[in-house]
Amino acid sequence: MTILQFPNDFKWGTATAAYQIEGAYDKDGRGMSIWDTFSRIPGKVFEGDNGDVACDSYHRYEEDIQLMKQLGIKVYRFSVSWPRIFPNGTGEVNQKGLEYYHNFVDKLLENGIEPYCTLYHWDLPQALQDQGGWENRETIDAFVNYAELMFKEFSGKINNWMTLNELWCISFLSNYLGMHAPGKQDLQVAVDIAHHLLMAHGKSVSKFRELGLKGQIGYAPNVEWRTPYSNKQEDVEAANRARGWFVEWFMDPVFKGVYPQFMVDWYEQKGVKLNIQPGDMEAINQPIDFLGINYYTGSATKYVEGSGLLDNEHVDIGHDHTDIGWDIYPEGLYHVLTFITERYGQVPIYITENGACYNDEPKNGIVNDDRRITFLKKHILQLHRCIESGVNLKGYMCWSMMDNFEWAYGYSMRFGLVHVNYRTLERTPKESYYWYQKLAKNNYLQI
Ligand code: JSK
Repeated sequence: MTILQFPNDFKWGTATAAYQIEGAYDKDGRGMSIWDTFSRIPGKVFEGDNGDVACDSYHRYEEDIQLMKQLGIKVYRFSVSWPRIFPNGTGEVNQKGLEYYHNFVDKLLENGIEPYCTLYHWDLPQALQDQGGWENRETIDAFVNYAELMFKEFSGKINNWMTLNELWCISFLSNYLGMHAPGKQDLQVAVDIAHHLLMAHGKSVSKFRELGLKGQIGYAPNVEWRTPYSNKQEDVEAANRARGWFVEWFMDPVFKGVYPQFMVDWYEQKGVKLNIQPGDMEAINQPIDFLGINYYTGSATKYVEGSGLLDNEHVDIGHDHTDIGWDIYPEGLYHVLTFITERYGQVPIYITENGACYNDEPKNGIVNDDRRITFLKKHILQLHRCIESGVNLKGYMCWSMMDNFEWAYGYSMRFGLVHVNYRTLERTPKESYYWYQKLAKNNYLQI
């Protein structure tokens, strides 16, 4: 039996997001978001599921926080619903929305749980989408206005801020692949949106600094790791492009103030123009206090001329898969975190999302999700490897605290440590919840 001890200040937590758990989509003044719209378009979401009710955490957050307290986590990552604060994106503030998040954060603090707040987790106010959404540069300042209000309103209560969640999903998954809201399929639009997101991130970091507030600020890109299928140069370059699509595109501008030239060249030969205005890269290149990393999967990649955006294809090299079909590739987490540390230095890193989809159901009140325990054990082992290798790793937030609305998959895919019965909304801690409870208490991994 081997004991892998984590640093004394390492923070174990869990993560969720507003649209995926809150429900109460039309309650207490909340405005419509692009996901309320998108989920109502036939065919976009599995079985026409939507976030109207979700886990009803808007009304049940006290019960949920008791489950977090019993779990023994130190931190909880949640997101704020922008349209609950600004129903029209800008202008009049919805006081009932602020009241909800004050009550929620106060309850977290009362129970000794540190809030980690994501300002934007995909639920753009529909009113802003009607004016072009993230394609429109004006949305950048609308976001900074929203961020400034939240910074001031929760100063002293929330000391850990993330601007944006998974910029790749907001830009490429949602506007090039068309799989998430608003469902566009235009590479130029996706690249423009990626730039506007980075601008929104950088300008809100500057606003946070200007206000001189206590606490720390970062963002939470999602990354995947792609190993070359062979050592052939064409496969190595194909894997680099797959990595650059997720990692360098969204991190080089923040940490280096420039886009990665090999990806700029690749997009330009696809007919894309980078619409960068004077001062933009300086606005993006603002020092951050921590980097959130969301990691789920990776695979081998090989060069296939003309295949997709990057002339590459995923190669199954015998990885097992979770119930959502993603490769299980724990070593990819080690590779991507060591790559990031080598490229950007010792920036403090939190794993702001990692977890597995397994759709186990309760039997006699027990949810035997041993496969999730195995997944978590293998990935957390890699984190210990990272720490031993000099990665400045500060914490881990398991995705997710509870089963919830998994976007285009609706409620068909379950990532939670806690099972949710979507008919009765009953919560049932899974076996992985108890495994994670022990890990958080002991602060070591037994293998
Ligand atoms: C889980 C990534 C935030 C939180 C969780 C989905 C995701 C994804 C989902 C990539 C993807 C689809 C599909 C098509 C084509 C090429 C959520 N994270 N989550 N994180 N990432 N892909 N190449 N990789 O619900 O809300 O791509 O892929």
